[in-house]
Amino acid sequence: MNLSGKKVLAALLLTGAVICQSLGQTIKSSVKPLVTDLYTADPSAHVFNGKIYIYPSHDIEANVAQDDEGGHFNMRDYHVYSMDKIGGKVTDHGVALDLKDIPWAGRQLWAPDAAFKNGTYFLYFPAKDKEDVFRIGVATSKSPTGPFKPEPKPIPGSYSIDPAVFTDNDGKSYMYFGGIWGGQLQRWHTGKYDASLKTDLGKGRENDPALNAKVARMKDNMLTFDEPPKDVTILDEHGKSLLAKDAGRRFFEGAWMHKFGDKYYFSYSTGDTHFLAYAVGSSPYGPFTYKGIIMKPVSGWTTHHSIVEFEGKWYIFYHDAELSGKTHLRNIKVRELVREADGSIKTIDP
Ligand code: FUB
Repeated sequence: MNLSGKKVLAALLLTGAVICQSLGQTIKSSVKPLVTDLYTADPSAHVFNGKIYIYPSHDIEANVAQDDEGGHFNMRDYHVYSMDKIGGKVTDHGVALDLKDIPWAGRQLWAPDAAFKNGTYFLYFPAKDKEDVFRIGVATSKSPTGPFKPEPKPIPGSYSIDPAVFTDNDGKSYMYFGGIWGGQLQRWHTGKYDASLKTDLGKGRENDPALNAKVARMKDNMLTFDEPPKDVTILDEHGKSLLAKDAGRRFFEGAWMHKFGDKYYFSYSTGDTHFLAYAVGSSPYGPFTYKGIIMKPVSGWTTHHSIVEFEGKWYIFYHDAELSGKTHLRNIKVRELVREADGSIKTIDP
């Protein structure tokens, strides 16, 4: 490379521009954190009134020892961010909801999501209740940036973590949720809470079907489920449920739903194997057939994302641990999501 080539490369890096190299199916590139004065993670992005709003977790150093249950993710509030365009200024709208104002919650405000219906914005969030059981709460506001007023109790029938609310073209909304290990989904396997199931289904169950995320249609008021949660089944290429031992493909946490054409794309984190993966189906309930990896592992243990369309292009919001080098102090990022002509998603190598 000659000197002017180097200058161009340096300028691109300085402005945080994406250096993209398409290697067959894989895109390799690096991007800058969107927020640098706070640690942020689990970004759920939405377009409301032509603007991008981001609803992330707010990571803090709470000096809690790292454990398999994620005790070190001890977050206490949420901030909402907005952007007029991708690459534009990121505005922090301050504290939108604080743990101390949620009557039922004990600790750990994990990955949130937001929705809009009938003039009201809804913030959905997981938190451990006073018995240390994860539930999903909802808070409302007339503004996308809050402040949000929490309902006095968690959503009846809710459990586990990582709510993601998707509204279909017919106006019906669905909540996808769940996360294994620290997210406690496995503890509800029999329908009753069993605190002895610490991580997965347990030894000797590796050939059982994998634990599934859950989905429930929301009532029109968006405050409660309209039906008992159902399993989000992910099938392999032979039409069989993924197995518990299939750690490279099975659901772990961080569900997201988007629709492209008439297909429903269910995407999620594989957790201990650190992939963002996706599966495609013909109904918001699935079943979904596993299709591949959206993003290879990022720095840090967790990986979590959202996918949104803005001005005719698709984007993936995600996090890594670039700024701190620590698993529980993360930073959110965004980059374009590229598809093949058949709708399949090109793998990103971050
Ligand atoms: O941020 C806490 C937890 O880490 C989230 O709920 C998971 O999805 C993982 O990102």
